[in-house]
Amino acid sequence: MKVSSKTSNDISFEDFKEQILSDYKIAFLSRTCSLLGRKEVLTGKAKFGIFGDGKELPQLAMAKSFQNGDFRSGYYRDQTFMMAIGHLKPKDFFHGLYATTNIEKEPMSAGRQMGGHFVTYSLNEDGSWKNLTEQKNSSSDISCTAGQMPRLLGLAQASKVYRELKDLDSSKFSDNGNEVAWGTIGNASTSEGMFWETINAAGVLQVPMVLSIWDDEYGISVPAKYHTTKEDISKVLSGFQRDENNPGIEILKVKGWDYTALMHTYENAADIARQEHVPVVIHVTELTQPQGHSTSGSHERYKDDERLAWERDNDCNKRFREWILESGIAREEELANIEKQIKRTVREAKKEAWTEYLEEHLSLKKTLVQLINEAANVSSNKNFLAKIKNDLIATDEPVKKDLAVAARKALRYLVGESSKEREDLANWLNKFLSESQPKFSSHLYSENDNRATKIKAIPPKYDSEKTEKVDGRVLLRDNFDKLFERYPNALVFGEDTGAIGDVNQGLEGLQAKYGNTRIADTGIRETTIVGQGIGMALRGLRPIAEIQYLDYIFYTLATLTDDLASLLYRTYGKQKAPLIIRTRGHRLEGIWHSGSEMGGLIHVLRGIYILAPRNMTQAAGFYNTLMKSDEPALIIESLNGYRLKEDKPNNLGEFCTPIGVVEKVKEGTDITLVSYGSTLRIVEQAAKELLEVGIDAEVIDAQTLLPFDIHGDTVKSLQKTNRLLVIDEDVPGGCSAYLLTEIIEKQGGYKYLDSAPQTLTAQAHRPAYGTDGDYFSKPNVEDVFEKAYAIMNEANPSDYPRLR
Ligand SMILES: Cc1ncc(C[n+]2csc(CCOP(=O)(O)OP(=O)(O)O)c2C)c(N)n1
Ligand SMILES: [Mg+2]
Repeated sequence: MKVSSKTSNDISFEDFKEQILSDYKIAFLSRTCSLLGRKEVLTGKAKFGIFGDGKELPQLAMAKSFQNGDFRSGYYRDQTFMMAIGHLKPKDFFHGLYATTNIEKEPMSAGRQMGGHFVTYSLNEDGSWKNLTEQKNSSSDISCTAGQMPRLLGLAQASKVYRELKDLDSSKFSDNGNEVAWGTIGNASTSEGMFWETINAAGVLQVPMVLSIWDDEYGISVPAKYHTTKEDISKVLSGFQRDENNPGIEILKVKGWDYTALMHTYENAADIARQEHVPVVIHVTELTQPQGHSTSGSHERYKDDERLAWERDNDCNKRFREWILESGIAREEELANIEKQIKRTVREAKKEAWTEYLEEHLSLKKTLVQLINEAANVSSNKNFLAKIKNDLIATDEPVKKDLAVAARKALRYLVGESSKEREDLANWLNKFLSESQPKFSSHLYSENDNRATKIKAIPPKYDSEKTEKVDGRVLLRDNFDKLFERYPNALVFGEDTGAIGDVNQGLEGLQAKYGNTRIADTGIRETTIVGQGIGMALRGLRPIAEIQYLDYIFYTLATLTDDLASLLYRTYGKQKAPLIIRTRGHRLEGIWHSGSEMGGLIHVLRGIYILAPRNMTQAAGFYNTLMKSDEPALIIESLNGYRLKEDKPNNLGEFCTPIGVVEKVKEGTDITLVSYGSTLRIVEQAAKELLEVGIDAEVIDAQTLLPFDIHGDTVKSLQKTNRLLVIDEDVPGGCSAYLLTEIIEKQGGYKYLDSAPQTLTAQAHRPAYGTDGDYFSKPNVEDVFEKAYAIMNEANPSDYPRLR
């Protein structure tokens, strides 16, 4: 038997035995963690548990073939794998269960994710890349079933790109594209669209991925017959099987309790993927779920006695143990000793983790009890405060919330009293809250020097004698040309992006110049286009994923919000994916070509910058800025701007539109009009017409919706005009309401207003088609004019008499 690729055939029995027992120890360790983990939830120490029991053995096989530089993109069952590659210790496992907020103790997410969601660190403290080829890598898990699939495609594709682009400096990311991306997914999750889209795209792209399907025949309580045609995923996938004449996918099937077969299968799979860059699917059957799906509920409710008995008999750890004994690799006592030792280790780890989790809270509690006590002694509400104090003393295992509640309630009883003791308590609470909040809220965006909002503005420059006027799309194309020249790791891909250089020819001719790896066409599959981008960005490339029209971004919204937008936050800044999503929208006609749905996007995509440039100069400047930063962003180009003439800057590729900065495009004194994107042009026209009736509007381009106006410049305009109208083509209460909150509440704009702040938006329905459909669905020049005029009329009817 060949145990690992590094094992020679003439391995000594002792070495062989040591390897087997080392695997057995990990399998048993992992199982013991699962069993004790469940108890921690049942006794109330942890809130929820989802464990890897029943899936241990195939994960050991996967870990054996997993090499430095490889990446995993998996799901919550993979604790055994993480232990086998040395990235999860029992104590970490318990800290994960308790949601300890200290990243040193809970290395997977500092308590931000539930247990069973794993990660390895790709970044140094300053946000720069580690050398990923020197370590085993796991992209950060998300809870959404099959949500790991789109990213898996990109992780695998990165190897292909690195193998093809020989001139790239890939030293931190790849050794000639030899890395395999390893996916894992549950059998039931293969019902999801993301699974099928990824499988098809992997077959088309021929990327080195090995996808394991852990098949326990259930998805929580629902058996295979409701999930999978023919109840056999590899059978249904067989049409993807490669043959002599057609590239495709290699599909392997193996039983999850068969140690030797697993080792062979994984070695074989790794060779095929690594050397040939062919995707492989391993359907691992006959797995079990000894403790049921999670700590919520028990599987006795939905598995019959026969199934439960079968699961007991075919538990992979049990069969592994029997095989070890039957093959004479070890004796019963030897295994019993190992097991005893491991049980002790895990119990100790659990105890230590709990002590560590509590110690910070206990020490805070001690101080707080003392402060409340001292304040009570000098207060007229002594008895009420004593009760709070005593309740707190009685809380043996306090969490931060208990401390905050006690301190905040105590302060209410001290209101109006002036004592040093009250001040001390208030100061303690303020410090406690300000130190605690970042533990839960930091790292939504980069906290390092190259965060996008720190990239300095560089204005576009123009030839003084004769500035060339070009179509917007030409300006954009020539700017992309500069970017691809400057950044050899930049690549763009999407529907019609390659050969014709996008539907609006903003990339015209660039495939011929830079090759079809860097300027590439894809299938029509928005979710995996973004997945390609996330995966490649996680491996040091600078992808630009193109979504043809903004209205089709909803197909990939799940991947954007669940994976990309939460990445930095959920990893506590330990992984980054600086992906740019390029799309076009605004001011079009019809239900699916209007490109207006900004409110929806800004709400679910916190963690991604959302930029809505009004023209291609601004758009190009945003691309230039983003390439200098390392954060993800969505850029919505103005669809009706590609054929409009713009002055061509002479510093293409260099000028930078700042992120989080508004631009005043017209000075004025009477009213502030705030808008963005194509609607801004309409507002500019309306402002000209308003001037004809003596209303001098100031026009502000929001430009970047997330984040909006980080310097608070809009409020300065209100200080002058004392009136505000926000205009966009989103639904009422959409992005305009967000902008209003930012200006009125966050910037304190209400203090300067003499008229009610207002919004002018599209109608509440999706936009109708045609010129008239547009006119009657979205704000037009007349609407803007009349709304601004009405505000002036209300303020000063003698100068601005009623229009109609
Ligand atoms: C998109 C989404 N839908 C539903 C859920 C709730 N959910 C969590 S796990 C699960 C079952 C998954 O079963 P399977 O893929 O077979 O994996 P297993 O747990 O059996 O290993 C469900 C429905 C989820 N997390 N995400
Ligand atoms: Mg399952």
